[in-house]
Amino acid sequence: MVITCLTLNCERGCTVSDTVTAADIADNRWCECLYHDPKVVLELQDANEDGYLYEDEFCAMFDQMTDEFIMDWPHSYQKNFDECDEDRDGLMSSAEIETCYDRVCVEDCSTAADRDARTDTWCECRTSSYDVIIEQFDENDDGSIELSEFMRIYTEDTDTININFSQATTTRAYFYTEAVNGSTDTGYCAM
Ligand SMILES: [Ca+2]
Ligand SMILES: [Ca+2]
Ligand SMILES: [Ca+2]
Repeated sequence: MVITCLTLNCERGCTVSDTVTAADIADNRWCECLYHDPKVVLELQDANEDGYLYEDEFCAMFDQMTDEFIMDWPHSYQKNFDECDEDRDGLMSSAEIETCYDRVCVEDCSTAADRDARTDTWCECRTSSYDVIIEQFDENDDGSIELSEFMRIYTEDTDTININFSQATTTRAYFYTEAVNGSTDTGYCAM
């Protein structure tokens, strides 16, 4: 019921209608609900974790003086990170990165239209492997990516992932360049 109620309120308060203008929606912090799963509200506000919002938990979303919505929505990088961190231990292990990289690459870049729609270079993921992430962003060299490392990959404003594929020096990419692109006379990787 909580989820249904939140969804109804999001639709009602944040859809242009006779009483709601596009400017109202832009000014209304609550209307970021359009971009978040309503479960996020429940997770953030359900202080005693019983799956319900009691009056005190509900009221904590609002300034008691002005009645303005004051809850902080989670940053999208946190949401994206959590989706990859399957065991929720706060680290993307190399196995989690590989799974997530492949999944998101397929989701974002499976059709030519998807690829054309993206202005960043993310869809080069199709010809590279997940280890470019570890190579470029694992600052403390522990083989996994923590949130602060992930934030360097991710641009929140545009919701894009920034990886410099051209700097990829993975074995696979290196071998490919050397052996297949004919950048050496021999056509194979010399020892
Ligand atoms: Ca509760
Ligand atoms: Ca993890
Ligand atoms: Ca690390």
